[in-house]
Amino acid sequence: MKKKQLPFDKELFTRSVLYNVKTLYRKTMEEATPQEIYQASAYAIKDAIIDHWMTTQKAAAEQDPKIVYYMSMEFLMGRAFGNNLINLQAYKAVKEALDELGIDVNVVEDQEPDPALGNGGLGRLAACFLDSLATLGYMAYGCGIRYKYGMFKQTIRDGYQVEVPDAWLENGNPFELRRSEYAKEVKFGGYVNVYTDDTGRTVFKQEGYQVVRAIPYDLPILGYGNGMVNTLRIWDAEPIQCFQLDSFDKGDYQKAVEQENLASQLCEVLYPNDNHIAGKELRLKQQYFFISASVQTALKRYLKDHDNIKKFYTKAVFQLNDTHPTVAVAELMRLLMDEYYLTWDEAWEVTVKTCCYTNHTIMSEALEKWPVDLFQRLLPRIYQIVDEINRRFVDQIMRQYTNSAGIDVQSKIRSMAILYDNQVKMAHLAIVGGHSVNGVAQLHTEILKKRELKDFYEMMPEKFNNKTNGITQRRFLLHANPLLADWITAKIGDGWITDLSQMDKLKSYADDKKAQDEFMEIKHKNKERLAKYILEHNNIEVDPNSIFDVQVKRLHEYKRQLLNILQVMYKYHDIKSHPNKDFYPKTYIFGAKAAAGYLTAKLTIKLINSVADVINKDASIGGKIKVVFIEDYRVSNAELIFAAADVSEQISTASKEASGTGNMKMMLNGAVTLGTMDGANVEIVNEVGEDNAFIFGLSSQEVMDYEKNGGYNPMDIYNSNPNVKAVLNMLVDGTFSKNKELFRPLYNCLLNTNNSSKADQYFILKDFEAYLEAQRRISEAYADKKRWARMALMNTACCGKFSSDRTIQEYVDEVWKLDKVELPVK
Ligand code: 26W
Repeated sequence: MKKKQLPFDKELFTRSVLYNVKTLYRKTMEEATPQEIYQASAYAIKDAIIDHWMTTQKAAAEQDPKIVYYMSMEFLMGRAFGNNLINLQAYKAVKEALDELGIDVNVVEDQEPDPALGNGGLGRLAACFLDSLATLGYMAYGCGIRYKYGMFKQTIRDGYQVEVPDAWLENGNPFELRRSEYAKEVKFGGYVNVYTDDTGRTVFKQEGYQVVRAIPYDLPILGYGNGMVNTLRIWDAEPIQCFQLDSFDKGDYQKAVEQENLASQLCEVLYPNDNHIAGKELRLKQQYFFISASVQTALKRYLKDHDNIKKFYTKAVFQLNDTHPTVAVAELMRLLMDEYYLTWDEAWEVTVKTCCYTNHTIMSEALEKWPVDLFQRLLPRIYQIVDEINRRFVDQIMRQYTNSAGIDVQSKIRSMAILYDNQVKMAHLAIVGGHSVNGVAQLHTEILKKRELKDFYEMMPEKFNNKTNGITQRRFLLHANPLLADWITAKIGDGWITDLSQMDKLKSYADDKKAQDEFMEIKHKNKERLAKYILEHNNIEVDPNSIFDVQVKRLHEYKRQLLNILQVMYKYHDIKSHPNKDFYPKTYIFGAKAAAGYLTAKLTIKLINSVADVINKDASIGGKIKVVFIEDYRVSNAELIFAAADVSEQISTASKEASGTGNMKMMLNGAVTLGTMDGANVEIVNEVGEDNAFIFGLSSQEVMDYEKNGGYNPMDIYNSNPNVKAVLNMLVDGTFSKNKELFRPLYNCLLNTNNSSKADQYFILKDFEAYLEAQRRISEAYADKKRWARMALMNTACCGKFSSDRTIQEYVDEVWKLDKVELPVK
């Protein structure tokens, strides 16, 4: 039986493109630039989307489903054009239509800037979740900020990262709708005037504040093949009105200018820090800005068709993507009490039943804390509410633990209070103010329960749950790797597109010689595609027959790109000293942005590029190693890279990577994991089997034990392991830079001789030997073509668990309790 396809009118699309080119640019197709053709095509696609969008809204209005509001400072969407076509099931039709016009669909796709409104894992996860929510038929709003400048563009000059602003909106965004009719006001600063009104009610009135207008822009989020279109609503700030020059006294003028400045700064730029707080006032303003606007919207939407505000939580749930949106707890309380007149207890019940919090990191430098004086000055009414939440919570701790044998109440308060040491602890507010707290992989959730959030877990175990992350196979296989997608569909049908567990049907091909050959032939073609990209962008020739060993992710010490490049340096040294030793050629591919102020990370990028320079030019090693640093790693080139990876490097210090999602994207595309037992790697190995992954290094327990006992002394390893000594010396002997001192800071990070407790905090030297050994095992396995093909195929076959569809279904069943929207089948 032929499956139903969404209808798509190819001729209409073609006519629409021609018409758009004419009316937007007064040009014919022959005269139009690729960018203009992209715009014209995108508007034509948007026309097709709009009908589905309206149908979805109508169905929702009739069925009144519960809605999830996914609140996030970051949505790393990547390009929309190709993805929308995939989910409309119109990719092939549009490709043909453009072909007939003499235009290559890939060229058109390449015209779209990559919307990079996110840093890394957390932002991309939000994007995958929106895709899955729409595909599964659940009503969802993404709530975020329309940054004028997204994640900076990375250029590499002389081996160093140089940041360039990302003006992604320069040519406008054809997919967005500006909805000024839904604008909201957001107030900052001033003071709270408390008085009793005529009815005897206590009123909390914010006065002397600055106000900005929040303007929503809606982006369509398409489900796959089901006609569902959800909304990503991102907010821009505008000044409330132009001040009038005839009627101001000095004070007003000053204030008007300040308001204008505030509005123009608020949504300027995404903070490019990943896993590290900058503690900047503007960041807190951004948080409150989009949260206040979003919470106001959610309440208003509910009250349009319902009158009992006390039942708000039956129709809405807020998922807080890490602590960044946590001010939502207090903002919801404020609106329920001050605008809708609920009592504290009534408002609190609604708030707790509405809010849920996901933790995405245990890195202590990422835990958000705000100085009380800043918080209070910026958000006076919100501060009062947080203060009262804290007072009641501390009371509860005292009631529960006073007179409990062996429990020190003061230490409980110290570790759990929301306000402590003149700080507002956002994670504590999120846990207390909601009914669900989750980690993003089994190991991560266990570490939260046993260590980071132990006291909370003991006090309220029922709130804690795990939701192992996932990724969307629509973008990262169907769109990114069409050759493999078609091959899989030919073997097992296309059910995997919306049910990734069906991939396990591929297991029966694992030992099939023909299937193995086909699978590896596709990998080879994808490696050629990436080699072409690398030649064009890096001017480096790489051999698709070599092993493509890939580490792409944000640059962070805990992710240990330094371990990887030290290993490359060691291998280089080894090959030079033993030119006749057998060595399977490898291409080491890196891609990573460093936070702009993170010096160690930036120096690591320079090191990778310096090593690449020396090795790639050294003819004496006969091309056995190549090193490539891909500039400006982002969603669009990630799609090419994942499809071409043989080895997926997931080598974080055990216990530090909450989950990882790049590991899943590479597994999906048939790469074999080289990793530590960290984050979701644990579950990946569990699914694919130890024989089909390369695991090495300290366990999370061992790492945590060392940390408890003040670390370890890397000098012992340096002195006893000649491999380590040789490679560390290469950092400071001029092998990779004329200036011998250039990489000294990295050397010192590893071997701080003055203070061994501050040395090698990420256990790079401790894991070095085991890592070398794992790399050696990889070369050996790869040399056996049949064995490798089986491993690679098994990775794709066993990735079913790691679809974000599975993750979302778990959130729906266990936390959100949403209803499916039924759409009229066309
Ligand atoms: C306040 C600065 C800041 C910015 C971003 C702190 C923390 C973050 C994020 C929580 C960091 C992040 O992206 N974490 C990643 O989240 C992914 C999705 O759950 C996980 O797969 C990664 O392991 C985790 O590092």
